[in-house]
Amino acid sequence: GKLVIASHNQGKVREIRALLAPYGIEPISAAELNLPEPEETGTTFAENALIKAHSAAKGANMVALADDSGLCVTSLGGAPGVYTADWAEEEFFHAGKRTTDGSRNWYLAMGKVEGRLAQLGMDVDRSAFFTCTLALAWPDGSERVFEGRVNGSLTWPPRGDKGFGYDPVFVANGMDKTFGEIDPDAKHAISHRADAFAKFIADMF
Ligand code: ITT
Repeated sequence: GKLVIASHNQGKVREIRALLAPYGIEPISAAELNLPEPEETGTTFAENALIKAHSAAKGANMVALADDSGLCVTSLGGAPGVYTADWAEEEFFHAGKRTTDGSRNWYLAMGKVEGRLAQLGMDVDRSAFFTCTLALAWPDGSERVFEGRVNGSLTWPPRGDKGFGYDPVFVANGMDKTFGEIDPDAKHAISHRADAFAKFIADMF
């Protein structure tokens, strides 16, 4: 049957398509189906991934795959974590209240992380990890969850424009290039998303 990718993030959708291609799965995206974006009201990656997967499975009447992911910085107590996308939302003030227009500025978000690390001093622990939680949901309400992770550290200033999101400041352990400087295949060999996908594929096939 057909699979819908319950994501409106083009960078993610591109990576998920590449990770599914070897298995002959050609998914359709939630954006292509004009599915609404549900509000991510969960407090964990799994809760948010399941909200997105169930919403798309019901909306499309197809099996849906959602990805909730984020950057967790050790010295910031795991922040931005589930709020990784929120940290990139541009802030505006309207009638004295903070609002957001939903547009994202990754440079601003990476700078926010770096600014907080800088406040902690020169020799602050710069270790961080990316985490990816995949949720699969069926129109009948059944569900599965798979988690992946990649450990690394943060660098500044940002380098490379090959990935998306926080890739230009993340260097995986054992590498010297950022995720923004390496080709998609190199990222897929070690990424949090590929790790979660390996578990998903092992379970499904
Ligand atoms: P959907 O919910 O529509 O899938 P989103 O961008 O809102 O898209 P998340 O709520 O999961 O997705 O936010 C996760 C953020 O973490 C995402 O916007 C990226 O900035 C960042 N992120 C996740 N995976 C990443 C990766 O492989 N490289 C760089 N940044 C990543």
